[in-house]
Amino acid sequence: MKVFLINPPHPSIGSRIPREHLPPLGLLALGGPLRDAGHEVKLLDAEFGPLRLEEIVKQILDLRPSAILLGHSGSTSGHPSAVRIIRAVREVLPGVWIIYGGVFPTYHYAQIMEQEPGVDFVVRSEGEETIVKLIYALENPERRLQEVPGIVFRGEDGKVVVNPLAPVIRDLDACRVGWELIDHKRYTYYGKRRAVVVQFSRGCPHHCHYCGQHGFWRQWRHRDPVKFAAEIAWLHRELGVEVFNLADENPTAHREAWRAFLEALISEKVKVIIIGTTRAGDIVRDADILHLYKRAGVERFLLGLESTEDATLQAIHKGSTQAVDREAIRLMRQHGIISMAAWVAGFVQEKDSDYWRTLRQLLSYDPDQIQALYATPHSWTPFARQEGKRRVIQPDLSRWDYKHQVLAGAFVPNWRVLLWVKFIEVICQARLKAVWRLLAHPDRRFRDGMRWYSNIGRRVWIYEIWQWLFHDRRTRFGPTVSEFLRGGWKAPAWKTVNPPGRAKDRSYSDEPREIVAAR
Ligand code: B12
Ligand code: SF4
Repeated sequence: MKVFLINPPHPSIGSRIPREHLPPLGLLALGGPLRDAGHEVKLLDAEFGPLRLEEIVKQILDLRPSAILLGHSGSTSGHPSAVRIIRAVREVLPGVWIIYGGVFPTYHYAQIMEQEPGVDFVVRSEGEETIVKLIYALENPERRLQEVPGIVFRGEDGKVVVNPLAPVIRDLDACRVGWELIDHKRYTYYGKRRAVVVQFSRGCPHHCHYCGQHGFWRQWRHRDPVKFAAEIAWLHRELGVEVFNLADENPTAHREAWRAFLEALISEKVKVIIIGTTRAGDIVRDADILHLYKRAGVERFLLGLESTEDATLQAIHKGSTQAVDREAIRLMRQHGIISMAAWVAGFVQEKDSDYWRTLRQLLSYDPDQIQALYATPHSWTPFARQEGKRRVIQPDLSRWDYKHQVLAGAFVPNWRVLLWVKFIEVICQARLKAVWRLLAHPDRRFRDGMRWYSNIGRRVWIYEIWQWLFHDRRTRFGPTVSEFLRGGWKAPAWKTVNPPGRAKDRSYSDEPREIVAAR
């Protein structure tokens, strides 16, 4: 079958500001097995440009595929963009199979099947095995769709059929990534270096109450450390890839497996850069092997600190403490690994004094870089259930990207939250120690990493304020979290139309924004 994989363009700041793109690993992971099963597979990465809707449709019409597969790594906030493509394609190609997968569709299949008649199938959870079975079933009608685990579709009577989930994939090494589907020269990151996203493990053994990734992958598993290192070395030698962005939720979860990977990569003798996200506790646990991290090429880890208060860390089930977080940053510095501290506003109802204390604590932690985010309640998390009655102030799903405040605060108005967040960011990034590391750190690669981030950070900082002032719409009397997550993003009862004279979001506003501007 002729299959077209489509990576929809994403409106998030993180996608638009850096003029660099990473390959969409989720789609490539489907492409490998599909090609091996004998299908003709092509990928359209609409992030480049970003491509406008008409251009995407044109490319689809040119190829005339039998099946279109859409998915997005910025899953929730990418949904409106995916939907625009689905609707447009359905109009011009009524007979094409449209298959939608990823994190958001996995949990919101009921609303999607109801709201988007253009979607034929939603694939739940990991897709490699399911998609091959589904395409086979579509080509061989004697194979009943009811027998394909992991899919949601409409039966002959029009009723939605939800098949049981497919078993988790045990042997991750058996799933080949379709690297041949992309032109590697186009994908760069971390300062115009050729880059890819790779995944050592899936899932996470922890249960932070705002995160659903452990539930999405269901079981923590990892690839064979030696084979994984060999694939990295192959990508470096054969395709010139320098930067490897780990897609893992938590690559270091299993000390021995991670150590085996580091040793295998060191023995491959390739000069690569590894960046990713991990837990502070794992860094502290690995104090005696951090030199292996560095030798293998680990250049930067984002540490999801989330909060600098022990009580909040406990409330969100983070399983970390101030002392551990602080120590992890110190150890990373000792080993020349850039520490990026991610802090999240809104897990508790902060007051002005809480923001001030956070700033002082973050300064005392002394991370090299900081990323400030906003608490975002995904329906599949305990956090969303806990905050079910809280008001949503941002009913535009495309803004649910952790970089926009979506929940109303009880004590501090939205404009002041923004000021605090921007103030914390600028003070942390502009303090003398951080500037010194940026300009004069003895390790050139460390300096490069700092410079890359601060160049992007500066532009994002200004862009976010600009967006807040002139583009983003918020509502004062929005739905509750539970109303919104039941599909309320589609037909809000709180709707008012774009205020006249307001500029629209440049490339993504095919439809009018139905949100009131309120500050
Ligand atoms: C790498 C990454 C990025 C890269 C994306 C590069 C790229 N081109 O894809 C960068 C750094 C640019 C990025 C940006 C963002 N990201 Co990001 N990112 C990740 C990360 C770490 C890995 C994604 C990945 O490759 N996973 C591995 C692949 C194999 O899994 P997958 O994509 O889910 O695909 C599998 C299944 O979902 C399914 N599937 C997926 N699509 C489809 C489609 C079909 C048809 C089918 C059948 C199946 C299917 O099958 C695949 C194979 O099993 C994840 C966390 C994670 N571990 O997944 C966060 C994550 C996806 N990102 C997230 C977010 C919020 C963002 C941003 C919005 C952040 C921001 N404010 O800028 C932006 C969005 C912009 C964008 N372009 O995606 C969230 C999404 C939350 C949610 N569920 O809504 C995640 C889950 C992080 C988190 N823990 O919250 N991100
Ligand atoms: S936030 Fe990180 S550590 Fe916590 S459950 Fe999610 S992936 Fe695991």
